[in-house]
Amino acid sequence: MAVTMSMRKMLTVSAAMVCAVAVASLYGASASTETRFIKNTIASHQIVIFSKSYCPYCRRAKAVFKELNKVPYVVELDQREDGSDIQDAFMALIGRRTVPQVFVNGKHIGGSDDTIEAYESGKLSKLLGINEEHKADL
Ligand SMILES: N[C@@H](CCC(=O)N[C@@H](CS)C(=O)NCC(=O)O)C(=O)O
Repeated sequence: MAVTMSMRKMLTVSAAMVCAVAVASLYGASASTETRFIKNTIASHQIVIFSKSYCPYCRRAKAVFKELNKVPYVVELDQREDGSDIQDAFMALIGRRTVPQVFVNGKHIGGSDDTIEAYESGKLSKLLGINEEHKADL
């Protein structure tokens, strides 16, 4: 069967499409499911705490937002099967796998100590648009 000009064109276009898909899967879709979960969660909520339900440092971070009358979106990693994988994704993203990890307006605040510091310095209130009058000892 003779290969016509239009068949040759079709083959070229198909080959180009296969290459494009291969390149996209190598680069565009390279983020892990856990990384995408972290990014989507942070983008969908004003305040996010990646926490463990029994962790005293997490309790301290939660107390900061209670003091500010704000309700954070909390992901309890010890209550999820993919909790450890999410911690690994944090290691790749921010170089830490400890909890809590706190995010406000998509910005990484840090762990418990960082969150307390941001509260005490007024940085947290500023980020949340709160006019604070007093600060509790946490
Ligand atoms: N200095 C850190 C301490 C955080 C920390 O040590 N968290 C413990 C849990 S209470 C942790 O992540 N341990 C390792 C793990 O649970 O995988 C902070 O202020 O956030």
